[in-house]
Amino acid sequence: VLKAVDGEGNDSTSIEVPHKSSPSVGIIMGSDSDLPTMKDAAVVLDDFGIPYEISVVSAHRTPEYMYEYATTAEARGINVIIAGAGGAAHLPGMVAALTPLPVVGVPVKSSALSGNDSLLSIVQMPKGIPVATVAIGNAANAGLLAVRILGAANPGMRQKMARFMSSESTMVETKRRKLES
Ligand code: RP5
Repeated sequence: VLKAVDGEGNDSTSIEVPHKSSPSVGIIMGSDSDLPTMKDAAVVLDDFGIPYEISVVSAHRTPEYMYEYATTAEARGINVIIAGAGGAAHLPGMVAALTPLPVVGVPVKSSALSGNDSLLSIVQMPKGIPVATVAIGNAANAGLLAVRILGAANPGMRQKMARFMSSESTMVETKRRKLES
């Protein structure tokens, strides 16, 4: 179980970390305080039946561990890394600089600048090292993007994505019909 602790030391969010032998996606975040945001990526991967690992990896507090995590991810069978961080959010870019795997960055909403700092830190990667950046706080979309990346070489996964998209359409159609009736 990965737990986030609030200012008073109490558990605020916790997530059952799956013990799957060969995780395909690595979800990492700069702090346990990012977990309430980042858990949405895990929910999506669970829905699509994709094995993942989830961990706290801080670029500035645990730089050696970040190096180890990023440089061993490929050999451990990880195909996509989802990295969330807030403030001067260098984790996704640093990890992308250490691995050839695709990295999806999640700008976590910060208290000082509402996540605009996180967004610009992650999206403004200089040419050569890309980080696919989702909207502030939108870890669910990071999960969905990871599914699409995996789907590029996996027709079954593409089919699941198509089914998900059509269920989204049905939901909106139902709401529209209700509204118009
Ligand atoms: C970043 O600083 C983390 O990604 C988090 O969003 C932010 C605040 O971290 P804590 O002070 O809550 O640990 O490294």
